[in-house]
Amino acid sequence: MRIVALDLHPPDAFVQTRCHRVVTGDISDIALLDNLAATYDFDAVYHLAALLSTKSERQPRLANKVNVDGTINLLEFTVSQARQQGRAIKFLYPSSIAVHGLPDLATKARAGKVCEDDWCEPTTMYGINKLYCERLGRYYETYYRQLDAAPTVGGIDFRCIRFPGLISALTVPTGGTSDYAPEMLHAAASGRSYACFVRPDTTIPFMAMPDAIEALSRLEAVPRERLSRKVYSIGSFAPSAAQIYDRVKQAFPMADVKFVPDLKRQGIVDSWPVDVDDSAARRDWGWEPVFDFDRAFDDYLIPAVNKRYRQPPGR
Ligand code: AKB
Repeated sequence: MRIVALDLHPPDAFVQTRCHRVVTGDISDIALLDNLAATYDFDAVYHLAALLSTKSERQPRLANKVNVDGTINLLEFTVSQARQQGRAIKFLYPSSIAVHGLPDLATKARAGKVCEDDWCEPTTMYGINKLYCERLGRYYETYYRQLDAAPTVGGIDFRCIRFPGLISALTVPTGGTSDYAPEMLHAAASGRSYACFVRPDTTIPFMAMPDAIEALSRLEAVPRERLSRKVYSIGSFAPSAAQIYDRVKQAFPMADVKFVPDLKRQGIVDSWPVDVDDSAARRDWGWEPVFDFDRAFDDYLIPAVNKRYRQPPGR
């Protein structure tokens, strides 16, 4: 497999060694996308670029430009690839639990694990952008230019995963609202104090990054006829912020973490479900996370952040 990577900044040296070519640029640059389309035949497009929820709330017009216009640019790019190659091209789209919007905490508690079609009433620009782009994917696959004499249907094989908050040992996210979990961990591991911006009882689903990567490549590999949906929710574990704090303190007893809720960001997280029902993904393409809460911390996050910040375990 040969990967052509496009990002605003060049990736680190290790990632570069895994890529056939690294292009520094912007998904808003249509000339750049046209040039790539003319140079290569792509089997699949992974569209991972987005402004996350907190940043999108602060800059809604920019969010729309990156999250929506950027997606349309890549969908058009994929249509042109499909025409060039005379076959359907896969389009992998990471969406988010942010497409759900629950009106209050009592409803959130009652709703429990939400299914894909439940509570699709996002309260954030980011959630609205993601939900709209899921629908654009369906449009481009099934109804694109439906009035044309010879409509271009079947050009895109759109496959989407709604991710929970992701926790990576290697990168600290910026601009998200689920960021309190990775921020708490990375601050503790690197000896910095941290003010957690949500209440201890705050609960949403999370996932360890290796499971998220595996999920995308597994969904890409599955034959189309096994997929009963275009959009799948997946989950791994759904700890409260207090449980994350306890786990971080267990690994880093000297960690200086306080809860200082920011009521506005809290409101966003409170509108997201406590967990997701991922039975469709389990049934259709065998989704199963490797990392539950304990394994994520014991076998992946703690050893890797210790290595990253060069702390002996249990500092
Ligand atoms: C965010 O916090 O905006 C993202 C997400 C939940 O999609 N991590």
